[in-house]
Amino acid sequence: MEVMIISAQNLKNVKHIHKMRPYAEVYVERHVHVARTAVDDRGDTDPTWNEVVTVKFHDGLPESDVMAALNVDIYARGRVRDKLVGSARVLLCDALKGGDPADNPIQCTTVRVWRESGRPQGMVHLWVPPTGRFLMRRESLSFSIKEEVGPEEEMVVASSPEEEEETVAPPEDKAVAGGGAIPSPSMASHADHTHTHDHDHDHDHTHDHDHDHHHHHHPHGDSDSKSWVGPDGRVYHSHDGLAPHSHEPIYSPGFFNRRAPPLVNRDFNERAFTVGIGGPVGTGKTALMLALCEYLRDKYSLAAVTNDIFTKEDGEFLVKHKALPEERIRAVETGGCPHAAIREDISINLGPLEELSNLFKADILLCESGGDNLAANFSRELADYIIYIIDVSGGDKIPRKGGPGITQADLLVINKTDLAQAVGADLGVMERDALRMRDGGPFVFAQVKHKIGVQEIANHIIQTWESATGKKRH
Ligand SMILES: Nc1nc2c(ncn2[C@@H]2O[C@H](COP(=O)(O)OP(=O)(O)O)[C@@H](O)[C@H]2O)c(=O)[nH]1
Ligand SMILES: [Mg+2]
Repeated sequence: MEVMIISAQNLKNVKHIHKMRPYAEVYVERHVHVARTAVDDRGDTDPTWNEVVTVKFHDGLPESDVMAALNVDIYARGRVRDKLVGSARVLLCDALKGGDPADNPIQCTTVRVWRESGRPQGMVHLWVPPTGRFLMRRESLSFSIKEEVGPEEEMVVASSPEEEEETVAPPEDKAVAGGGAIPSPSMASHADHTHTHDHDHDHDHTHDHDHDHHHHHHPHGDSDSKSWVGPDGRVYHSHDGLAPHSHEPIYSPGFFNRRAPPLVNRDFNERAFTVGIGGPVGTGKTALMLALCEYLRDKYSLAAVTNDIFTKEDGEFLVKHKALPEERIRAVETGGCPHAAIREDISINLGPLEELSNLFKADILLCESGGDNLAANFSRELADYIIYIIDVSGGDKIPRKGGPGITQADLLVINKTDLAQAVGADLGVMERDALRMRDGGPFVFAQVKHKIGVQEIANHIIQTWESATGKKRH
């Protein structure tokens, strides 16, 4: 079985004075096989490993022992001896849920870490593929910009040198993990086991995150006469000369695993597969629209809709740069808070999207939101695939500020990495926070203006388009 040990947070510092250099031991049956991650030298109490380890155990164990569990023991590397920081466990039948990985490729789990004393302290983030094997190449998941691993090693990072031979075997080879491997189909029957255990995603997001995006304080229904209850029961308001609109309340920074799933009964003949691109003003949404058009237009029939509050500037930009033939581009003037057009009142976008879709028998529609704050994200009714784009120039704190776009978009793009040095943004910090805030959900570092990362972003779109529509282009 393969497990990706992503990261841990809020661990107890067992070194007291020094920074900890944590690593994790991963096993099901300790006497059979123990896999080990590398040491995160800079990890301290919040290490990030992002490492796939192979764990071996007896054939049939998950069937014969419902209490069989995947264990993660975290140690701090010491000069004299290593010290146990804490342990976490997930029942195998919960970790291996079975099913088609294309339907549910991400099985990210957050598990509480327990001290030896029995006190809880910290969390560890794992990712167990539903079949027990990673079917996708890691590079397409964009967990890291570090390019020190070769293409073979990306498939499986071996936990010990003896395993190296096995790790280069093709993924179809079920025997790859040796005698202890579980053939994936057998796991499906375990999906209906129910157990109570610490599988919750209640990370406590109180640690040093400034949640200023929550302070979207509009006076809802109190003494302020500018807000009122509309016929639909929602509280409407108007500010800055914008059209009346309502905001959905936001109670937490959001969780990737709890994002709205794609709609099940979408009829792509009515409106083609729609990609929503959102993010704050100036992060590169229009530049990404252009780059995606250029990259995809030869193989796929595309059309694009842009949103501006008062102008049609972004649409004109795409026309000027010949992203697509002019008739395939529509610009919508929303005249209201940009998020209203992608969340609360999406009809303003649905109209042009449906029309373009039918006119050009489109495969894929691209819809750029007007620039908005961190609280804005696309509605699933509108977007089948949601991309949220931020850039490094806002500083490396942006990913950890959270908000539904950052935590719940299907893909997070961190753009303008060419400016990182100039603005003093630490990409390592951004990567760590993005992984943490998104429970390991995918993100891509990019320079869309320089076409860097665009292929990777396009691959994410195509992969989802293929599984949603059942079509494929060669
Ligand atoms: N340095 C740099 N600038 C970029 C990059 N991508 C976009 N930009 C620039 O950022 C500015 C805003 O981009 P735009 O696409 O209009 O942002 P939008 O408001 O999100 O649509 C433009 O001047 C772009 O040329 C990038 O990767 N690196
Ligand atoms: Mg724009």
